[in-house]
Amino acid sequence: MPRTTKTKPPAEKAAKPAAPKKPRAKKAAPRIAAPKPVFKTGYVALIGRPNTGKSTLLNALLGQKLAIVSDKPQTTRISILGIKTTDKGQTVFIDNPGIHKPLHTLNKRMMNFVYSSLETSDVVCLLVDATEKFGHGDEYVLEILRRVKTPVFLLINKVDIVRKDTVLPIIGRYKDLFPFREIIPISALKGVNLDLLERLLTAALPEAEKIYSDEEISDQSERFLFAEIIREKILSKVTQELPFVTAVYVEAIEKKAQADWKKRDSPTSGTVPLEDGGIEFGRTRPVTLVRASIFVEKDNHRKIVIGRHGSLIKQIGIEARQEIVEYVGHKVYLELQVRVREDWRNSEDVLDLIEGQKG
Ligand SMILES: Nc1nc2c(ncn2[C@@H]2O[C@H](COP(=O)(O)OP(=O)(O)O)[C@@H](O)[C@H]2O)c(=O)[nH]1
Ligand SMILES: [Mg+2]
Repeated sequence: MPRTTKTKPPAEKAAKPAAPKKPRAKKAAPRIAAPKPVFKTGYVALIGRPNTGKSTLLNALLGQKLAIVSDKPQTTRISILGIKTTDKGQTVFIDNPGIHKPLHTLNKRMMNFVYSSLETSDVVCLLVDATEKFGHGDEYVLEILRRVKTPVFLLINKVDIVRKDTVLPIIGRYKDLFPFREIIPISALKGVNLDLLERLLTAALPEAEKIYSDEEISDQSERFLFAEIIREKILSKVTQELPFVTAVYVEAIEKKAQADWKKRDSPTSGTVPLEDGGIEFGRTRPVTLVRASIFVEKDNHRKIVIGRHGSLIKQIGIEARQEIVEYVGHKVYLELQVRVREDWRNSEDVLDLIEGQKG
């Protein structure tokens, strides 16, 4: 995957204190060791209620799409790492499911990701939506945060779509409720104040060597990414309970080389005459086959996802395929099947299967 940040490894070793040396005949000129540049490394948990823009922020900070985004709540179900390495430090962002009261096993597992990221992190970023009124859900989030000792930054997101004079009262309210280390109005979508956020985060992280190599930018597999891309396209097209009851499982990814017959002007045999009179077989090009199942809970869900005469599933397939092509950079065949798995949200087996795709 292309990296957006050019990285430089930190100085290999700390300057050692001068070892006692034998007295020399001639006095050597005093040597001053250059101070070792400070390198900051740590985990930053992005948390908040559903739809506050956590995944949008992760993508903006990493400069590429790692996490899927939708206007439906509970889009993110599993924590995803976004690793950003610069010459000043390595910040490992943890995108999380939104904080909500869990009703199904799925949601309990989603909340476990949130709790474990709060334990892992060196700094917590709480995202709140500037367009939403403060409510019980926000109190619930603050309750959870009162149990952690980690410094918490408050990020008031979506300031691109609110009047300036609405932000100050939000700051005032939150200031009285919790001892935030920093309060920063941002727009994850438009990139407002993200430089400032990153600077303040790096400053708050501990001095430490990097945890991940310069090349690593996420912890998710290609398989999981493809499943998420397909789910994102479904989410963009369905309403009501459908987003909650849909899961995607990538059964297989096969990479093959396919003969590129059509591109050559060889009508019958698929061979191309060479200048010296010989023939060669058509060039081969890589092609990726992706076979995926879409799980829903009831037969009427299945009908909705398929659509009239298969129109919806076709559109989902077209859009998902396009995005997978952009990712792999060559031809993709995508096969989608919609399967009914009753109550899969309470089935540990199905949940294991879906989570298992990530690593
Ligand atoms: N206007 C605006 N919309 C945003 C911003 N950040 C996120 N969104 C939108 O809010 C919705 C939820 O975003 P998402 O990142 O999926 O939220 P998450 O559930 O917290 O991960 C999507 O429709 C985003 O496009 C922002 O800074 N400004
Ligand atoms: Mg999300």
